Amino acid sequence: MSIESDWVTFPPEFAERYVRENYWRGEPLGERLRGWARDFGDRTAVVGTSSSGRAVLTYTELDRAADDLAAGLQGLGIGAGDRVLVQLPNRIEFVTLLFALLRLGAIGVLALPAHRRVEIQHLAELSGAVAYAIPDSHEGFDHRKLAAQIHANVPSVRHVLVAGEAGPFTAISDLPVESAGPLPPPDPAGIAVLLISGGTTGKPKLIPRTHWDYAYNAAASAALCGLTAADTYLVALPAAHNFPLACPGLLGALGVGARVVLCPSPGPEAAFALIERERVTVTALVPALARIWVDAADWEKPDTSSLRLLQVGGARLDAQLARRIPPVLGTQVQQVFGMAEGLLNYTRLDDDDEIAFTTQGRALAGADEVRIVGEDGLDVVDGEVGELLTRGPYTIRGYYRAATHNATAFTPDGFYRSGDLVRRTPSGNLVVEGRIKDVVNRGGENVSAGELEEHLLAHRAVTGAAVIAAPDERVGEKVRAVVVLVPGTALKLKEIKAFLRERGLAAFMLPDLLTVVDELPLTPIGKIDKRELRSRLGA
Ligand code: OOB
Repeated sequence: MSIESDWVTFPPEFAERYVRENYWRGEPLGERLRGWARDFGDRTAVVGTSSSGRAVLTYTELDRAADDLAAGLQGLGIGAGDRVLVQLPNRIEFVTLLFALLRLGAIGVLALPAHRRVEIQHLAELSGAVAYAIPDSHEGFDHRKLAAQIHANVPSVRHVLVAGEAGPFTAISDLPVESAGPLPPPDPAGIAVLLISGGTTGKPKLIPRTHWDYAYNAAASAALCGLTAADTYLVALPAAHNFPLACPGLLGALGVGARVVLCPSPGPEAAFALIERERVTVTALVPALARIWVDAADWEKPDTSSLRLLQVGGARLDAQLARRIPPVLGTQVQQVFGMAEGLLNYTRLDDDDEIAFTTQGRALAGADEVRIVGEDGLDVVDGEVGELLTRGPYTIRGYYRAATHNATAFTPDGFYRSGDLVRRTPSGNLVVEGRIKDVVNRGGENVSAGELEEHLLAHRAVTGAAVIAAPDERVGEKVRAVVVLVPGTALKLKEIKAFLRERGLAAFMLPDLLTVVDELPLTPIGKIDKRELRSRLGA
């Protein structure tokens, strides 16, 4: 394995195989947009808001906008290999800036709009970003104030680029467009973007995705979802996240000539209005949002008749919720079990309902290697639960600038240790059973948080559930169930225990404590944030 100074490249025998087998092919991502503009010219590429209000760009216009912005960035001295921290919500500038950077061979570090000072400063320092791109303000938060702190604290950050009112900084729309002439395209085997790891423990890590691997990720996902130029894809989750960006997301949609609609916030009001107006056919959500959409749609009966595919992933999708989606939203459901590090599992469009509702699908690529191993590192018997390890044409071999962590996060032969506990069903699909350390150890007995959460969610009054440990002198850890209830209902520990016993749960699995909360804290993408929950509850 060769470790170039900052990142771990694929070993040559694997790189050769992925090229030979046509996983890695073609131009770097920024150049592909030129081909799409040739093929789809006057068709609409992106619909969204920008600093000048609602905007619609054709493929030709997007192509030109990317060139203009690339020229502007070049004028600031930003070029190949430079890292640019991008924290833009779902608006046109996210798309133009992404392609401008890809063309320059500059590397976008794709932060989420909900990240704040601690994460942003860490990401800026770790990446050595030369510039930081922000909206003026978003969802009531003035990003220019945060940017002023980052600018003052992180010496590498020379420029703050603003979508909207720039204040003391530089407006993206004011950058001059004189170009220093055409640039040599970047190496397609080099880093295209740095994604942010979605872990709920420790500081976020940077995930180097190459032009070739990411182009495959998006194009193969688009093919699997049957995406064509007739589709309209709604970016409802933050565009900087792998799922709406490339699974197939906005990149997959643009690659087939589809229309991309940017939704500024993922709540049902804005999304339903856009689905209706733009006749959206495909979108992607995390389960927490899927629940909010389904509950809202049950009530409001929006016109979602154009929708043909709702992808749900990022966290465990409860089977009961999955079953409600088709009748309420009038669309097929697809489960997606993916990770920014690479591997994507999808249920297929022709899978039967049972598979689509109760499994998290199977790997995208024929060359994806998936192992399920026990604590001894050996493969478990088929059907047993173990940790998922993976290697393949679009899975990283190491995080960026993280040699120490990489030594344990990957096996010596290059498998990524996902930390996810999964089993394979007889149909060949994976079921996610939990996370490796997401257990409560009560006096030596391990209670799986994921398993108990699923049982809690089966109760009619429970709409959200998280199981965490509560420190205890006698048994070490007690099992604390934290639940969100249907408004107007109540639940006692005694009742939930009786309900769980009735479902056949072993006595050792039953919660010791029940805490009812109004809402569970979520990570920037919408997964339950247990670290935050523990600190809120003083556990
Ligand atoms: C997606 O990516 P990340 O990097 O934010 O998070 C990855 C982790 C996985 O390792 C797993 O623990 C969890 O999120 N996860 C799921 C899941 N999908 C992801 N857990 C249970 N069921 C699922 N369906 O979350 C992501 C990336 C691309 C596509 C979709 C999701």
